[in-house]
Formats: sequence, C-alpha cells, structure tokens
Amino acid sequence: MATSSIKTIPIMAIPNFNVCHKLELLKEDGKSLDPKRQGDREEEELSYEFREMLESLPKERGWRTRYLYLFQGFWCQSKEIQAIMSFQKHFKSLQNDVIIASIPKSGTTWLKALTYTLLNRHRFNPVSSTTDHPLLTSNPHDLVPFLEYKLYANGDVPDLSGLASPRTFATHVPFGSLEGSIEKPGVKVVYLCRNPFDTFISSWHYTNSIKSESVSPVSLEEGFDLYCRGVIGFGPFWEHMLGYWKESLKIPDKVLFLRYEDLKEDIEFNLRKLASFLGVPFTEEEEGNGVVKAITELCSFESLKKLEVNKAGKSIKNFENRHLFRKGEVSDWVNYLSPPQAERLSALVDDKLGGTGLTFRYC
Ligand code: PAP
Repeated sequence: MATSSIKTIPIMAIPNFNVCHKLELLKEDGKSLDPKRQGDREEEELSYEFREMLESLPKERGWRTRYLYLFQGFWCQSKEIQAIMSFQKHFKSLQNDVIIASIPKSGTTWLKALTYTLLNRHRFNPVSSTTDHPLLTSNPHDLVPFLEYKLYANGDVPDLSGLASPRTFATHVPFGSLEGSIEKPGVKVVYLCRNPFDTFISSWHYTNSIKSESVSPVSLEEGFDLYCRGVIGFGPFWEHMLGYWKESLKIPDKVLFLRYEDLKEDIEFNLRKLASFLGVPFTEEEEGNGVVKAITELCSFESLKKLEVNKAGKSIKNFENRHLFRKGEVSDWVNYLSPPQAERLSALVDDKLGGTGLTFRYC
C-alpha cells in the first residue's frame, strides 16, 4: 500500500512574508499605483540605471502596459524584469520546493489550487471542506505565490525562512531563466501547457480586461499578429513550451509536463499523476474515502468561480480575481478565429514544434 510522506507540521494557511530589503531598482519615491493606471507611470518609477538598461533592449508594443521588452530571450514588462532580476539574484531553492510553471493563461490558477490542496490535504481535509478550507476564502494565487508578481515584485527580497516544506511557488518565466534558481536536487517543477489557440484567446480577453487605461485596447487581429510573431508576455510561446517539454523528457524526475486539455478530459487520473510525481501518492484509504474526487471538485472551475473571494476579491498585483475565471473550456477559439487565422497558427505550430513530440488537442 502506498504511504503518503506529507508531514503534519503546523503551517500558515496563507503564506506570509516579510520583505528583507529591496533591490535598488526603484526611485525612492516609487509609490504603488492603481493597477489600471500602472502603465502610465510604470517606467518613470524605475531608477535611472534600470531605465538605461531597458533602453538597450529591443521593445514592442505591450498588451497591457506600454511596452514589452526582449529580456533573456523572452518578452516581458519592465516591472517583471525588475522582479526576475531580483529572484534570480536572491532566491535560494530548498530540497523539496515545488515550482509551478506555465506561460500565462494556461490554467495556472487551476494547477495552483490542485497542488495546494493536494500538498496540504492532511491539514485541510478536502472531504469535509465545507467551511474551513483556505481555498474557500483565498484565491489560489494567494496560496501559491508567484516569484515575479508577488514575492520579488518591485525588487523586494522576501524572507522565506519561516515557510514549511514543501514550499510551493509559481512562475511564468521560461525554463532557461529559472534553471539557475532550482538546481538543488529534489526541487520539482510542474509545467502546465495549454493549446496555443485557446491560450491566445484567453490572453486576449484577460489583457483587455485588466490593461492600463493609458494603453489602447489590442484588437483581435493585432493581438493575433503579435502572438504569431512571438510577442506575448513570456513568449514566444513555442520556445516557452518547448523549453519545459525538453526538460521533462531529459529529467522526468524533476520536471512534469501536464496539459490543460488532459486535465479537462480526466482530472482524477492527472491528479494521481501529480501526487505520485510530488512524492505524495494517495493511499488506498484515501482512495476509499473519496479524497481524489473531493480535491477535483473543490478545485473545479465551477466551484472556484462561484466563491465570493473569486467574484469580488483581488490578488495578483491587485487585479480582480473574477477575470481569472472566464469560461474554462477547450476550443473556445473556434468562436473567435477566422479560418485563415486558424490556418496561420496551425502552420506556425507545425513549423516550430513539428517533430518535437509536443502535440496538442485543439477541439
Ligand atoms: P494566469 O496566467 O493569469 O494565472 P491562468 O489561470 O493560467 O491565468 O489561466 C486562466 C484560464 O484558466 C482561463 O481560461 P479561459 O479564459 O479560456 O476561460 C480560466 O477560465 C481557466 N481556469 C481558471 N480556473 C480553472 C479551473 N479550475 N478549471 C479549468 N479552467 C480554469
């Protein structure tokens, strides 16, 4: 019989961090702004040296802030670069750390909910989670913080010393920018990949919902063209996906590659796979008690979307949580892309990913 190795050490339901110090990348008077106005002053808040570095990078029109910059081979916003530099310099992985990785809009919120509930199932029983489970009152992004949007945002350097093992974090950066921070044996990376057609549509909706008021909306046509040229947060998407795909083949004990469409098709099978990969397989007793089903139901789109915290609360960078739960379906893209657009994206996927073994289900 499989035995679970989760320890019942007392831990905070919501990770709580103090900031040790800041990287000197912000002007002293850099204040936090209303997220809808962030694009207006985002770059003016940065130090002269940092802005000079930004100026040396190739840039393109941004989706929700004025510009995207090509940094370490991928496109991202100035504030993200600042945070990435901070975590690359200061983040020290520990042996049992779990890192959830994805390109935006691949189902990260879902995977965070599943992973948090799985790893904390002895402390917060999902079977009897009628009132007191943290997922009922906290958005998954608060339970599993992003390195670049939360912990190291604004060049902050958090004190992570109080966190119980296994510490669970998330990131959108490509593997190449993460690998230096996760060299410790025993660190596990779970990558969630979604077909590029739906990821594009989800990104387009999301960025137009939360973009800065000073940035003009990205039309579907313009967004699609940017996406196909690789100009999307943390893109090109094909390089992001391929980077983690190759590592999952090379070091399967360290990198697990999951697909959104597979989770939609058989969530219980994929949850068991995740549990085994993380070294906490379900016991026969748990199987008999319906723990697997309880976790999948608690983390389902329908359950999360209807919670007050996800209807009215705010999490990442103070953006409203409700935008994180739109449709949660496979193949919504057919309602948006024209046949020529679908053909262009299909040809691009064949060109960039054909022969790599990485395939998708679009419908
Ligand atoms: P992020 O990159 O901002 O964290 P992320 O969670 O990766 O976003 O992606 C959001 C998508 O996942 C949305 O897809 P849609 O726009 O096509 O609807 C969202 O609806 C979907 N999603 C969120 N939670 C779940 C869930 N529990 N099950 C299935 N899909 C979900």
